[in-house]
Amino acid sequence: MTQSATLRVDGLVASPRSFSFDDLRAFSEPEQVRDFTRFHPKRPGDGVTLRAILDRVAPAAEATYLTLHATRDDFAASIPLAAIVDEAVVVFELDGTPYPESKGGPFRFLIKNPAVCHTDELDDCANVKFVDRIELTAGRGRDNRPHDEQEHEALHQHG
Ligand SMILES: Nc1nc2c(c(=O)[nH]1)N[C@H]1C(S)=C(S)[C@@H](COP(=O)(O)O)O[C@H]1N2
Ligand SMILES: [Mo]
Repeated sequence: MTQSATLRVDGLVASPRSFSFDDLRAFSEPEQVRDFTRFHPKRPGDGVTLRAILDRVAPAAEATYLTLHATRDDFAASIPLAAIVDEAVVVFELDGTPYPESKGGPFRFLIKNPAVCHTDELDDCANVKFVDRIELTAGRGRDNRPHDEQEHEALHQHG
């Protein structure tokens, strides 16, 4: 399953497409982000910049939000595009193999310097695991991140 997994990027873009592990691996060296532990010591893995992915789909001028969907557990976060474009990495690899599901793979969205949970649009809760679709929208899209400590607690009990 992991081998054929793809990340779909669609919505308000000129060229919607899906990326496989091999597609992301083929990005140029300056587009690769080697070893995410330099941003967060507890988050190992290698990825590509969000900007490198967006460059390949050509977002429309009307696109103002980026919505991250995880079908696996029906989680979504929607973030202002301008704020996130140079702050995020799509991690897809660990030690030369597909990013493990135990860490949120096969694709995990990671923000370089996230705010504490539910204190900002770019918070730790937006580090979406199992992300399989990135949708560009005009205005905020689907977002079911927890709003407070109680919701947060309930979410983490499930998994
Ligand atoms: N798919 C998915 N991604 C998710 C979540 C989730 O429930 N499902 N929880 C979010 C929240 S609330 C937080 S704080 C972080 C926790 O990441 P960690 O388990 O790697 O510390 O993942 C985020 N990404
Ligand atoms: Mo969170």
